[in-house]
Amino acid sequence: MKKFSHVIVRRPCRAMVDGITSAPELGKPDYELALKEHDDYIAALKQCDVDVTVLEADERYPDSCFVEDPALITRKCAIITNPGAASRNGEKNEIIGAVKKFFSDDQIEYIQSPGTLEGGDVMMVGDHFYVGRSARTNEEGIRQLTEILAKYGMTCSEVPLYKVLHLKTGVNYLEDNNMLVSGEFVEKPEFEKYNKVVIPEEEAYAANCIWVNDTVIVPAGYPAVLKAVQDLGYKTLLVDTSEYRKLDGGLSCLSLRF
Ligand code: CIR
Repeated sequence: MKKFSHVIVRRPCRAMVDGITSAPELGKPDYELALKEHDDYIAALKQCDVDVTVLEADERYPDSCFVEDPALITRKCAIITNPGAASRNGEKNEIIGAVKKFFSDDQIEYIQSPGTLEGGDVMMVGDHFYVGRSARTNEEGIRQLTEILAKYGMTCSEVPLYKVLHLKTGVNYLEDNNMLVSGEFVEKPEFEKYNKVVIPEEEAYAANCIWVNDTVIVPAGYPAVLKAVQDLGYKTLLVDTSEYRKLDGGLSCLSLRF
């Protein structure tokens, strides 16, 4: 099934080595290696029958390669978010230009302060959106998102989260009713109706896989997750995201897919 035609990514900037991290013990990212991994990511996406818009690196925002957070793109509208991380908030102004190439002004909505929202907290399942209430996404942000989605005939429900950065750090929908779940999301009642694939704790990082037109891109180095995804019948592609992991980032965070 072809669902996505377009992908937007942003090249990592040199300042990424000073990006936000909850795991400084993993060390700082190696910028050259991060660039190579980004090249590989783009190449993998191109194999999934999408066109890829590559935005220039933006040195003002160390975390700006994680384009998933300043925007949320749905089938019917684009929403410019209001990132809850202060050092990332300005990224919302820099993603608008790229979004405008695909959406008219009347299809672009905005989350306004005091509401905060980051795209990594939003998981799309058809026309329903699960939104994580996190340190980055607040109650008012979720209220505004719910209102915007309702205007376009789409629905939203809140998922509290306590341990991970973003909702999609720990749970990702692969289409066909299949959902990868790890840690605090394994037992959540709202995900009972899905075919849950429970990710072992030692491979929890790889719960963040992305489905792109029937191919699932899986982070390299997580054999149990790779096998589980292949057992579901998907074609898989591997991309090493080691340098992004050092900044709590994964495969979904690095692109907007629509
Ligand atoms: C941050 O803390 O905002 C970045 N270092 C990582 C963002 C990852 N994005 C995502 O999960 N959607």
